[in-house]
Amino acid sequence: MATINDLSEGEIGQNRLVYSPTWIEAQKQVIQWALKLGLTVTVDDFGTAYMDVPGTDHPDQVIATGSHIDTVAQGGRFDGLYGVLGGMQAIENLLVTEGHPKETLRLISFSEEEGSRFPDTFTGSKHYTGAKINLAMTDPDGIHFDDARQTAVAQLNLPGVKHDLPDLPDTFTELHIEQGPRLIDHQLQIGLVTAIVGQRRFTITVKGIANHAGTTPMDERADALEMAVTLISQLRDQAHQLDSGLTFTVGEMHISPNTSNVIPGLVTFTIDTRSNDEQILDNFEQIIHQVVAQHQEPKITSTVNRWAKSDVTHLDDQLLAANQKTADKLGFSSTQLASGAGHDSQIMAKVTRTTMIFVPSIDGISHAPEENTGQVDLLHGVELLTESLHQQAY
Ligand code: HGY
Ligand code: MN
Ligand code: MN
Ligand code: MN
Repeated sequence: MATINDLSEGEIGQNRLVYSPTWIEAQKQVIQWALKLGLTVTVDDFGTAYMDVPGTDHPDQVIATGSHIDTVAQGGRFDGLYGVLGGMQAIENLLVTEGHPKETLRLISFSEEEGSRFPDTFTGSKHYTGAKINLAMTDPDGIHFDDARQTAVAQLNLPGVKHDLPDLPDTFTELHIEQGPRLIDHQLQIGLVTAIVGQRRFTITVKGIANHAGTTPMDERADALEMAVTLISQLRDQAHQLDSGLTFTVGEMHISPNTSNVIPGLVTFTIDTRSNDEQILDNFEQIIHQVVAQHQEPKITSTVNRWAKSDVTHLDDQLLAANQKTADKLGFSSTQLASGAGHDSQIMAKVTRTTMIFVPSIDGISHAPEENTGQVDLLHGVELLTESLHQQAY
């Protein structure tokens, strides 16, 4: 059976950005393993793979599991991929021990979740659930999403693979690493997810005037980077003052012309804000607009563009309660917790009963090459998922 290491690029960070060569290789490999396992494989227009074991009695009743195959830049080996390969392992376990299910079992490898290459998030699960995606959006190199998508999907037309968009499932369970410190700090084996944080992502564009670093007097500059630094520090202070559990992150910045002896004329930077409370996200979005408006100058203008918004999402109570009972029966130490990371489950929860199972992240690290989870913990998550799918589909 496939292991995480089979798809990991050694110890360096993972760079499976959607539709990149490493993404194509990984999604192809997942499809090939599924075909070898005897699953039927369907790929949709966005490159998401749906791998089914048709139900013997109720094939139109679909019990699904899965996660996303893409990573952030310099990401870890487990975020997303663990839910895909762990789901495949759970289905293989059931085929070996229980034979064919009464209801269809579906493993989903979503094309893109991170929003790390193009300015939108969850495009795989959004496409599956009928949301509109801006196909004309471009990545930092000016490549269009639609061109990258078509080129990559064409390479997934392996023998035996159908091209279609399947119906939605009756339940969806996502197996995922916690990506935070709570389980590991409290020596707990399993996390059962009650809700998923809401998030909003923005790009702030600061337009100044590029000029000579040596000949331009200090009081005659329109330095876009100096203004960006002012905006970031003021917004960080406001986020701290709110003291409301809001997370505020500036993760990406582009400086133009990015040359040591030129005053920056143009700077863009991203803001990622998260909270379990929509009102706090609303309030802070207003603060972003206020702070930017207060810092407009004749020669330096700044604009705000919100390009991603996902709502605080409550997950299914019954599925969680069933998984709690199973975790207790299997003797796992567990807790119920809200997720500080976003997940495809918050998109799937809009259309079907959805739940998540977490396993611990060593040192709480994620979105970095050091992301790691112990082998035993990985197997505990698969064991609980196997039993959860067994209860639903057999
Ligand atoms: O950014 C997140 O929270 C998730 O890992 N995509
Ligand atoms: Mn993830
Ligand atoms: Mn992630
Ligand atoms: Mn509830």
